[in-house]
Amino acid sequence: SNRHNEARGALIVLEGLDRSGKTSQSGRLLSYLAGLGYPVESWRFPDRDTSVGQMISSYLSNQSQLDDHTIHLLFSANRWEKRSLMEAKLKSGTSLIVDRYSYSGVAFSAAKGLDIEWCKAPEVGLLAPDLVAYLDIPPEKAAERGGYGGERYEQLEFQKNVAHHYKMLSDASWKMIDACLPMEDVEKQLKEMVLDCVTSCQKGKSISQLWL
Ligand code: NYM
Repeated sequence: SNRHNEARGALIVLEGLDRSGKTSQSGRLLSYLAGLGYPVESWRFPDRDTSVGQMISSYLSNQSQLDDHTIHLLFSANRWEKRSLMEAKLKSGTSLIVDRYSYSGVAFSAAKGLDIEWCKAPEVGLLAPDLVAYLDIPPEKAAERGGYGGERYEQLEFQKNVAHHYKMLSDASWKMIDACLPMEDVEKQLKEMVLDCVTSCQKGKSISQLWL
């Protein structure tokens, strides 16, 4: 068979609090998979390059004010506007390493007091990740890491609330990684999970949708 030509890419999502190390690890995973010869791209949400993304960016930097529901739907719209490209990439065999996804969307908005089911609703029908790796760090430890950048949400009390909502969203399929370990140890664990995931997607695991 020509299974190899039909092999799809894997949708790999990294989640965690601000300053948990997601962005550094995405870069390392990108080089790792690319080095092994796999077609791979690194994505992130919010994608600040689109016009919706620019509205989000201006909100996060406190240059604009938006109602909590409104910004929630913009974050979701920012994922929807990338959905067809995401599907095309995966079907053509490119794996995607995505720094934040729908779980950030729900955890951050629910931490403000929005109803969790209301928060999940606009995510229904987006592509489901093949792997969710959660970089687990106590909020206090994350806050100590060179301080926050000063964007909205980057405050200890709020991050504690976000952590609580991430825990409520997580299920047995999530891979929890102790993000307090040295970067190299976190990297080693991630590489192993990611390679497993890419291999099982190549073998024909089908693409599913959020939210069960
Ligand atoms: N964030 C991110 C949300 O509130 N909802 C979402 O759907 C997403 C994807 O935006 N503090 C928040 C989490 C972060 C902030 O993310 C910007 P980053 O990874 O710092 O660019």
